[in-house]
Amino acid sequence: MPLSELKEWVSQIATLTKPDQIQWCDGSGNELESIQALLVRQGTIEALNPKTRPNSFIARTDPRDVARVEERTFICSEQEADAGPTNNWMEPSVMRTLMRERFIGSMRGRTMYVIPFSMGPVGSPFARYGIEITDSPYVVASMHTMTRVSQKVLEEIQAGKPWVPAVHSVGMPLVDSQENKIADVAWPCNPEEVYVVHYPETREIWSYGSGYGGNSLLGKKAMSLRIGSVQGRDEGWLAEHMLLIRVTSPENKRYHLAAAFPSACGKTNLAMLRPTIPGWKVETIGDDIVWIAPGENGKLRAINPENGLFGVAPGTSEGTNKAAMDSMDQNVLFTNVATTKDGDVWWEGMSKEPPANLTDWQGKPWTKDSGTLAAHPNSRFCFPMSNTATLCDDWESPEGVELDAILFGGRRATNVPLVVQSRSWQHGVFMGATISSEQTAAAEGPVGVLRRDPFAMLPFCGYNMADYFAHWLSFGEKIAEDSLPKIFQVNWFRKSSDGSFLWPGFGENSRVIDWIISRLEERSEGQQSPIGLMPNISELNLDGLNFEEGELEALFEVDPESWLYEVRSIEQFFERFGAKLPQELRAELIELEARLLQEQGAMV
Ligand code: OXD
Ligand code: MN
Repeated sequence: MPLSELKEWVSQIATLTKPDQIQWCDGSGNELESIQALLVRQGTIEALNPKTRPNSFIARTDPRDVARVEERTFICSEQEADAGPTNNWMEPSVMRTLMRERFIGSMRGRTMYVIPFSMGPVGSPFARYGIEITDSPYVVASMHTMTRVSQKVLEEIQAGKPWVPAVHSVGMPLVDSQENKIADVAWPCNPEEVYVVHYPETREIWSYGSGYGGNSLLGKKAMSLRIGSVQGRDEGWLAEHMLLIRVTSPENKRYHLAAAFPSACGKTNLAMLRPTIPGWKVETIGDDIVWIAPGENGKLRAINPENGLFGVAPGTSEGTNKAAMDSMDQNVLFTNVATTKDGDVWWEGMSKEPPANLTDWQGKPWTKDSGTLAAHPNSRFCFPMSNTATLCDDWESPEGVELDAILFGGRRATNVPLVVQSRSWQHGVFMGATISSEQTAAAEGPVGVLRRDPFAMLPFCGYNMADYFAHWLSFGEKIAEDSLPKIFQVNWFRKSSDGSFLWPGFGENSRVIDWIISRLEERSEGQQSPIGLMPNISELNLDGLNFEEGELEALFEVDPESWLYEVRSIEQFFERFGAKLPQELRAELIELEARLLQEQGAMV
């Protein structure tokens, strides 16, 4: 598509939204600097102490605009059945009218920025291009970090490459209907009217009313996952909510692992894992999104399409994720964390004792007696991949890396063992389809409640999840089982009856990775259980760890009775998909139940 068509689209959006001016972004350092200066003048961000954290800033959002809003996220496919039971749907023509009404004049008094961006290295066969139009300079600054904003994208578009149009407005024009001027605020938004809308057939994104994270940085969840998953379905690849790492064993053998966990369940920690067992090395390729496609030899290859990290801050510390702390020396945009009197940042979990005289995420003085949290539980750090202390040097390889294993996990206090290998690709797809997790603060909603989050994609799959399961199964038909990555289920969060974690987690998770790789290398045999292959305890490197009597057994316990409840809960979840549910997954559930009943019988 020639650039003239792009320009025509931009001028149509300007006619609709009526900004004071239009600025085309080029992705340069100068541009970022001037946007940051503007944000400081407007009071949206504040510079941190340049001596301790050069070129770093803190943003405090409107307290009503702090997370992704799943109830306001829509997949407007032509047919409701194509959005499926797990997505909000509205008829596209109805939604278009509704959005049009909101976007009319929505940028009055503001600058409209046009951001050409690439997900994946420009020119890579994996790369997909987008143009985000936004009236939020905070979004421009964040897109600079999270994507590749570049003039080269315009060249690719000129050369005929497809691109995703993405329109965003904070929904707070600076002129009212009587033509009176409205004073701007530090964090403009319109929380009563948030809409994050996707039209899968036309590959369009429209987002209104929120300036926060995935609601407004449209290259991330909206394009790379929701629209990406639809492109993947149509073009034979997978867009996944995963981290991606390279693991090097003591024998210097390299493996690439991708892992799907729901939001705020430790993807960033695993992506930057520091192994506690000697000789192992983990390098970061990505921490949130992975695109997977068959390579020339038929094996699956993977890339991280993002250019930065937008991670949850609370809980991150020298102890839990030293590499993340080391990656935040400079060039970081923090959002909704607390600040210290010396112009630095703090959040719950960074240190045991909070420093004195903090300012909380809402800008109010805070002490530990305040009875509130200093940082919002979904507060974030945002920095370029190039900051990452554990960065893999060829993380930008245009062909991606060959994938050896895929891990699925969630936050489960009960039932789910530390690690289980699937019996086959099909059984692995069943494991992915039945991930469940206790809800966290990354999305609005009650924290701690258990929800099924298939492939950790519940909020991010842009089409009917049953068709998405079928798409995953189709790789098992197209690719020989031997050539496919092996699939494992992991759970770092199992608790004992007294409520304490049974497994130390963090760097110690390298011991689980060691076992996973021993399975890839066929160095260990494991033992069959009704739910899949588990390690023999002797196959795990547990040197230096202390477990109390019964703890290891509890970590791997598969209680047939509780698992039969799990079967019922999966059955109920599967019912939501009706006849569209692939029969292979129904068959896996029946077989699981039969194995559990057999085990239960054997135990009586
Ligand atoms: C994220 C999320 O921001 O999953 O990555 O919520
Ligand atoms: Mn995520």
